[in-house]
Amino acid sequence: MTHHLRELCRGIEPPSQRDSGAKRAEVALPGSAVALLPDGHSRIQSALNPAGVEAAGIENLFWWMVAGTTVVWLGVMALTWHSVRTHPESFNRRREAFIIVGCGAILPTVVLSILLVFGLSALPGLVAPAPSGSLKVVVSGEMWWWRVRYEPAEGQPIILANEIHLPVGEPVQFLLESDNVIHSFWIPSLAGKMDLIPGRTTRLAVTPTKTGLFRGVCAEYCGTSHALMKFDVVVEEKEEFNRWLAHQATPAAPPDNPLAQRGEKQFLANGCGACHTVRGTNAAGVVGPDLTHLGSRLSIAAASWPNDSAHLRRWIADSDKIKPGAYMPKFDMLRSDDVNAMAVYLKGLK
Ligand code: HEC
Ligand SMILES: [Cu+2]
Repeated sequence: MTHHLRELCRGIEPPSQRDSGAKRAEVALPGSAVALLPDGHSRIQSALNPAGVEAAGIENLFWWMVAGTTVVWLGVMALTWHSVRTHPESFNRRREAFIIVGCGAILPTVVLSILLVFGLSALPGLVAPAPSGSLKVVVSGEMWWWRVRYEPAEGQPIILANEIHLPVGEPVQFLLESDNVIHSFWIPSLAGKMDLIPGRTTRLAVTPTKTGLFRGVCAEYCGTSHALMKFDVVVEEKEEFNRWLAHQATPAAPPDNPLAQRGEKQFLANGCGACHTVRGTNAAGVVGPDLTHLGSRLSIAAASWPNDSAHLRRWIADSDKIKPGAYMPKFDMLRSDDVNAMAVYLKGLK
């Protein structure tokens, strides 16, 4: 057991941290505003520092709730103070009944009713669809990663994974699906949570108001590596976004150096293409994430690890140690220079 745990921990500790001695663990506590990957990019993750119209509505509601519950709390504290201070001889039945009914029943009823009406009135805005003609992004929850499909008004759908780019200032319509278990799609800085439910399509409209790098998470326990089911959200200017999307739609460029060429051969020879698609090659599998432009992504394995060749090597050879239960077999039987060539090839898929 201890041996197994030690093995697991060794797998979890990224080599770059060991090598440089820089201990920078990922911060993923619910209250934390910023999550750090060892790649140095910080992902903002705070529902109290909104960067989207929907998240701002939720923040507003939160502060009204805080104010309302503070009023009720002060009422109860005043009652407590009064009951401790009142001398039995000065007890006045009518006055006490008035205080108990006032602070104990009328005040909470009035305050909570106001909050209820206020909360319910905020609801339609949070579940309203984006205006028709808005950019459509279909996200499917997998165990434990995100399949992403952009459906632009013109042209073919574009299939991607684990990283979502959004143009700032524009409403986007997310359509959420799952064909396995229930997941929950949550970008705390941009909007509320929405479940991905097998057999249904749920909707979430998101209108980002600030550019930046944000962190998205699965917010519903969905199995072994639920805690490692995250994604990167990049909100950028419209032109930059359009350039990005146009590039993602293109097939992969053929590798331009001998090592990467060897990596491509190994990739195709070792059955990776049974589960992964690299558009422009024979690899057309759909079990795992699309890898056509993997090299352009910020992280790998659903935002669990920085995207560099060291982590790619470890992922290929030891996927299960990096992400317990991952539905990708580990390829530890391959020669390490072949694994290295594949990592170089994949990193080159910009
Ligand atoms: C049986 C199916 C299967 C095979 C075969 C397979 N993979 Fe995977 N792969 C997956 C799945 C599933 C994931 C997603 C795992 C996760 O994040 O939970 C994945 C993830 C990845 C990722 C990370 C992608 C991302 O978006 O972060 C890379 C890189 C990768 N695989 C490379 C390879 C290479 C190289 C091979 C061949 C040596 C290979 N895979 C073979 C199923 C497979
Ligand atoms: Cu999940």
